[in-house]
Amino acid sequence: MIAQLDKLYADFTAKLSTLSTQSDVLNLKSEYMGKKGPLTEVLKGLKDATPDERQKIGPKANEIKQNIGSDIQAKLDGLEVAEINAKLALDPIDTTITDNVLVNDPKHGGLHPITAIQQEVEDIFLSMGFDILDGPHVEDEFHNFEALNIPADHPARDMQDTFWFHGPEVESGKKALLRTHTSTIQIRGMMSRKPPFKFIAPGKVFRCERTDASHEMVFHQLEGMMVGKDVSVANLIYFMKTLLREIFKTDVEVRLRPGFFPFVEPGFELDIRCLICKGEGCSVCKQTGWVELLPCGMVHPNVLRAGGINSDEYNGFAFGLGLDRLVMMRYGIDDIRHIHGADLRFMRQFGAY
Ligand code: FA5
Repeated sequence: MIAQLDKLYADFTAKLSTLSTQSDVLNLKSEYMGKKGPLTEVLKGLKDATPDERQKIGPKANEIKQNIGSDIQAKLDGLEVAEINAKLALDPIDTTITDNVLVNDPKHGGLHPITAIQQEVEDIFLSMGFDILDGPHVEDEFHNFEALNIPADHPARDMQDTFWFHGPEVESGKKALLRTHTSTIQIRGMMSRKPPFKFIAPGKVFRCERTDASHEMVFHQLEGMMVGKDVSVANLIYFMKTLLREIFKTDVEVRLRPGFFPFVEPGFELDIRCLICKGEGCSVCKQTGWVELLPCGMVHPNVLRAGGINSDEYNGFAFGLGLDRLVMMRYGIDDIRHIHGADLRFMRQFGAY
């Protein structure tokens, strides 16, 4: 039987050496290792062997079984390497090359100026302990208007011309619209956390408006909200001034004037001295020398209640920063439409494309 086992192994290695594909090797493996394979057949003869013979045949059979297994694996590995080498020979990639298009071509991607400034503002607020929230573009009337103290038929709804959907209604059963401001996330933020908290929420907003040098139909806002005990206008002014100083790297001239937004009381418009014309008057500031950048105010108690907050115990501030106008002031861009256009000559100035 020992001789039979040696012959079996010799036959196996001879067959293996002729094979050149992984599937043939796997077939040979199941032929030899399977229950009906030649090894099992030889071992069936064990019952007729003497105890002495059995003591020798057992270890020998095991050794051959192990050898067959490791020979198969070595052959499969070898075939795999050969296959990879053949592919590389057909389609070589030299990862050590530095003198190629990808490395030396300066026209690689970059961040759009809106994305870049958004990330910068996010970093400033993160460093002051604010969270960052997100919300849907398609909203319902509750989050965009009602919960923000703008009931149906309230004239304030006309302040933000709305794109309505004339299709299936959203989950709440209310009419669907494209959010006109990021203030929708005030409500979502309040409903999902307990005071005290502070967060910002950047994103695209949509208004059915005529475009001009400072107005687009799709633009970007960054909402901010802080709710706690004894939050004051002084806190609001502190955070706004810190933001502007960090963004413009200098003390920008600001003015706070009363502003009406149903969701804040009192409400303010924080304007900055126009950095395009330095206050002389231009199309961006509509010849006033000031640019409206940051409407803000103390959150109206009705809004706190709509967000599930006890307005007797807590108060807060909110603001809605216009990111497009911030980019315009930062880089001296005199028409918002450049920012959203596809003119590569413009984009390249910011390292995009
Ligand atoms: C609002 O949208 C309020 N939700 C902001 C707010 C939040 C007030 C929290 C109080 C508390 P307003 O409509 O003024 O407000 O827009 C806010 C900012 O978005 C403006 O200051 C301006 O920078 C920018 N903005 C408004 N309309 C346009 C537009 N058509 N194109 C580009 N930027 C715009």
